[in-house]
Amino acid sequence: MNKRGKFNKIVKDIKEIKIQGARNIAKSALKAYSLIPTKASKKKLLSSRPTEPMMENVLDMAEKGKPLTEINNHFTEAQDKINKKVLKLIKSGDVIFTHCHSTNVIGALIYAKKKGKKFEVYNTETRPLYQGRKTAKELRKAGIKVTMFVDSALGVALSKEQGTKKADKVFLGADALLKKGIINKIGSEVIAKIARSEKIPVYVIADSWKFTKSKVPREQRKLNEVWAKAPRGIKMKNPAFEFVKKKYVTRVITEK
Ligand code: RUB
Repeated sequence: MNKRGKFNKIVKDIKEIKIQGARNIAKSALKAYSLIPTKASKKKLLSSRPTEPMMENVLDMAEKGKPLTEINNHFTEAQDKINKKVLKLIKSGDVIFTHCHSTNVIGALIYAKKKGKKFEVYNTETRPLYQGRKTAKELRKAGIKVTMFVDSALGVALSKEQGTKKADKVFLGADALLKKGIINKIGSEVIAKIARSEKIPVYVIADSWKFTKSKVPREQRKLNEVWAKAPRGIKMKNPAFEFVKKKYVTRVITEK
């Protein structure tokens, strides 16, 4: 495949969520940009997922001439620092609730498991694209006990209901870190609100390169992800992300 073909394939995979999550998107966008480093390709990449400031930050750095290896090394170095901080947070016997699929969260959980921490994870399947299944598979593969809930059962997972243990902590990833809060997968705000009413701390685990001062558009995705071949006349909405106000977040854990 030539450079253009490779570039288009990355854009397509980002659009179709075959490549998903802020960090994976940023890394792949960087790879695509390095194949065709033009303003037009930057624009095309940015429009592939509108709610991704980390991709924008990374492409800005590349455009200004920061070496690719330096940018790529950052991702690993930041994760290592985050892992060490998260390790201190996890107590023996904890039930940790997470949502969607975040490499920053999963990386920290797998590190904690390797360091001998005993905990289990509750996660949501994350309709309509089921990124939660990916999370459950990766955690299971790492030997972590994981229980997946349908999204609408998140109230059960966060409280002592119907035979479940109450979650002790919520770990959310982030697509954007803002002054007044964070943006993450749709459902994150309701999770944070229930956690607050149940007095469960909410930790946002995210690389600081997700921070932006710019206004971040909220991505609306195709309706056929929700209901393919839906009968005519039914109005649907498929918002992909939502804003979680700072007051619902106990702490944002970055590498800094
Ligand atoms: C993924 C999602 C993740 C953040 C953080 O949404 O909301 O929590 O992107 O991910 P989508 P990471 O599947 O729609 O991209 O920690 O991997 O950067």
